Amino acid sequence: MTDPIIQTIYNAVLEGDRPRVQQQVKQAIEANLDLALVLNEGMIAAMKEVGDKFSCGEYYVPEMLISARAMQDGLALVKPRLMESQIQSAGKVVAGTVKGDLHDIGKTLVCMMLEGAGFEINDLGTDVAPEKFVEVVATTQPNIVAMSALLTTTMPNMQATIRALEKAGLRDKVKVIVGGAPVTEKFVQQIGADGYAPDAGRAVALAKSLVG
Ligand code: B1M
Repeated sequence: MTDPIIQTIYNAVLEGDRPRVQQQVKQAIEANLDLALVLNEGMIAAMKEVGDKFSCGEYYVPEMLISARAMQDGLALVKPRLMESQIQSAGKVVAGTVKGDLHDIGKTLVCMMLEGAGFEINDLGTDVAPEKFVEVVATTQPNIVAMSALLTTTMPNMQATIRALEKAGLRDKVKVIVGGAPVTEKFVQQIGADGYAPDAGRAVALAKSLVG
């Protein structure tokens, strides 16, 4: 049976109740609950239901936004706990949600987990144009470019970014990893990325394998 605190977090994210999310996440941390469960069964599962409710017309954009803000508050509280003390950098990552796409929760989670695993993160935020990725790769020389897309309509901008890196002569200097709900392994092969991960935990394993 799900822990009652996790169940309350789930309900609070679903209802977009920010104070309750904050209060319950603090309680979960104090009670030393498994943070992977808090994230997966509390927050991520609730966001999935928010999406399902949107699909069937029960929720509209404002409800999605309110739930997203509540989840972000919860993530901010969990973040310090996910950070391990790392002495040596595991590598540099430039991350962003691709052009036209404003979804940032999954990307933020991926960045948090990578940071916790010792990577230096340069998070460019959302709606990041291919030219912006190119500019930052040219000036900061990261090991990895990490792109997220949540919309089928913005997925092609991953390919546009890879092409822009090629055109700038930078493609062979970085590994490109991609993810987000609509992204598949097949798509990754089509666009010529170096790897795909279905969730934040596996994004860390992928990043480590590519720089190792
Ligand atoms: Co939007 N939205 N949304 N939305 N939204 C989805 C994605 C949707 C599936 C909902 C639905 O219809 N059921 C649908 C997309 C349909 C499609 O294209 N296939 C959709 C739509 C249609 C839209 C709008 C077009 C709605 C409209 O305006 N009519 C609009 C588009 C705006 C835009 O981007 N230009 C829109 C807007 C919004 C809000 C702004 C209201 C809000 C986002 C707020 C924010 O992010 N700050 C929002 C939300 C919250 C959602 C849902 C409900 C939740 C997304 C989320 O945060 N999930 C979403 C439904 C769903 O996903 N079921 C939906 C939690 C997060 C932890 O999961 O991001 O998948 P996720 O990340 C995962 C993995 O994918 C992976 O790791 C994470 C978990 O460990 N991952 C990576 C992600 N990036 C990775 C990168 C990697 C590796 C792994 O390597 C680099």
